[in-house]
Amino acid sequence: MIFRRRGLLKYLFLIPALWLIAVVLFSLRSSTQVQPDVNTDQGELILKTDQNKESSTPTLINSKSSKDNEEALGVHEKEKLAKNKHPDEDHPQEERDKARAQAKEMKGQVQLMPPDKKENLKESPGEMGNAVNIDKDKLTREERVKFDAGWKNNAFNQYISDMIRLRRSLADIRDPECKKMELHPNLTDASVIIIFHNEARSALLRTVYSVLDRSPSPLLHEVILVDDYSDKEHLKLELEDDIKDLKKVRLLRTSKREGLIRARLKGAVAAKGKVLIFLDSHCECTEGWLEPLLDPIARNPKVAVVPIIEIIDDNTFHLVSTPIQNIQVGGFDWNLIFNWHVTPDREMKRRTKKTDPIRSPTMAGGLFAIDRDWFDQLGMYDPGMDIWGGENLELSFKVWTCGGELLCAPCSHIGHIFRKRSPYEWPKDVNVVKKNTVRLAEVWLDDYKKYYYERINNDLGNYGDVSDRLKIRERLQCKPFKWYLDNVYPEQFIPGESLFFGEIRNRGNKEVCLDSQEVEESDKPVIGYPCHGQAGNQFFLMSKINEIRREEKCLDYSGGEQQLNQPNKLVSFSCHSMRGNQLWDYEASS
Ligand SMILES: [Mn+2]
Repeated sequence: MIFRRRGLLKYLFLIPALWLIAVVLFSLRSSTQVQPDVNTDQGELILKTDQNKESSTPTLINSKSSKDNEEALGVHEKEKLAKNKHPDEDHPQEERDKARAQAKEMKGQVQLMPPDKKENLKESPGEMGNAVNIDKDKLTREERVKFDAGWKNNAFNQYISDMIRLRRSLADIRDPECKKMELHPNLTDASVIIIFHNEARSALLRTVYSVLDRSPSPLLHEVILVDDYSDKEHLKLELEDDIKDLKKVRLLRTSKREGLIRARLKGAVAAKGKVLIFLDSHCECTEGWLEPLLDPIARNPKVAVVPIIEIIDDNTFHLVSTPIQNIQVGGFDWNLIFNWHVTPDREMKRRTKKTDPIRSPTMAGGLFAIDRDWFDQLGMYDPGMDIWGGENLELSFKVWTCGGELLCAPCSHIGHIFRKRSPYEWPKDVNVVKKNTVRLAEVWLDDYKKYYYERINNDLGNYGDVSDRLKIRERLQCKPFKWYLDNVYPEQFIPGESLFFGEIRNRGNKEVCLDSQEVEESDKPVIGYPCHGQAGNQFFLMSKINEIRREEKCLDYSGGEQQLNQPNKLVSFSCHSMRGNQLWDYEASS
């Protein structure tokens, strides 16, 4: 009995091996439908199919992972195989030799799954950019641990990201007008630079594949990945293996943690394309994303172009699309923090077509295209800036004041996972963003820098030497910051035109100040809080139309004046300059 069982077991172990051989032969034999093509013009390893792009799902599985293969097979297939005497039998010797040679060339990579049929695609999670919802409670304990770790490590739902194909399909979310757009006849090629630090494998590779799959080959020179000193195992040799057959993809690594700014510089210096395109490592480019970014640069090399940044939901990976009329442009407040606002009427009127690029005072910074030579002339990024923060405004200000334009291309849509926190460790001893921001204020803001300095209590800290950056401004004869405010961003509130500024202390208890809590959240009650003397959330301005402002938010209250004595009635609300409940008086005697 025991012997018989063992014999049976041995036979069962043979099945996966036989299946593998059958699969190798299947994939090679049906080369008219499925041709492993590692030398395509696009350079990426694609199992090309005759079917259209969306219906092909090349899934490469290394032959050594036979356990996975076994698991991927249904019981039914196993049975069918067991019945075959020898899977090779109906192939002529000549064909078998050829297959073996080809298999050797493929370094043991075989295609396990046949190309997806349309109906399979619908079953694959997240196709067409749809949301993936799973019930965490229904997962096994082991899976739940994975689920939680995914959130913890990435600040997005990595578990879902891993479920979605690396090359998932996306809906074509462009406005119909975009497809009829007349492109400049001489678009030049681009280097796409993606820097990452401990990014999830699925998010990073999906970014790369979305670029490779949705860019016309002649317009994509290369994809440069810059690893900013990741320590996760999947980004070491495994990543090199993941991309080794993607001919246009290069991987650079920094030798210490450099931060976004210097890592991007490293990529920019190595890039060979005429245009540089910077992307985050958790993006998905949609159909037609590239040409509208290149078109304005072909017409005028002194422009920087940003796409419409679409939200990929951090939980469900749903890609949400923005209609052209809802496009927002970039601004900033006097903490020198980027913010979004509605495209001004004057700009809507200036444009003649829906597809015309929209002028934007600033850019968010993660995703943009710029001519390589011009980026070079502009002194690229300030290498004295650390990690992240302020670099986007620096670039925005110099693009505009040094003779260029910053444009948003309404036909280019790129999905981006917006996270609610940064999952990475930051240096604890220095305030990185402040150092960067002081550098940018010193170089570009002229007298207007005082508004920022008031907000940091004139405590500039050690921001290093900016003389090289000032030389760039001089060499390019860039216009003064006042020109920028008058011409590019006339909507900006200028604190110098305000009547008073500072803390607002309680008349009865002088230790208590008015505190607006977080400025990002609208409608939050303004509270009494111990005065901290650090300005920030306790810094207010009285504008010449008698608003009490903090950046774009004004002190406001709902209901009648008698409500004001009740708790939580005083809120900060978007300034509307209509006076009403945002009108205040200042009594000099108090
Ligand atoms: Mn990002």
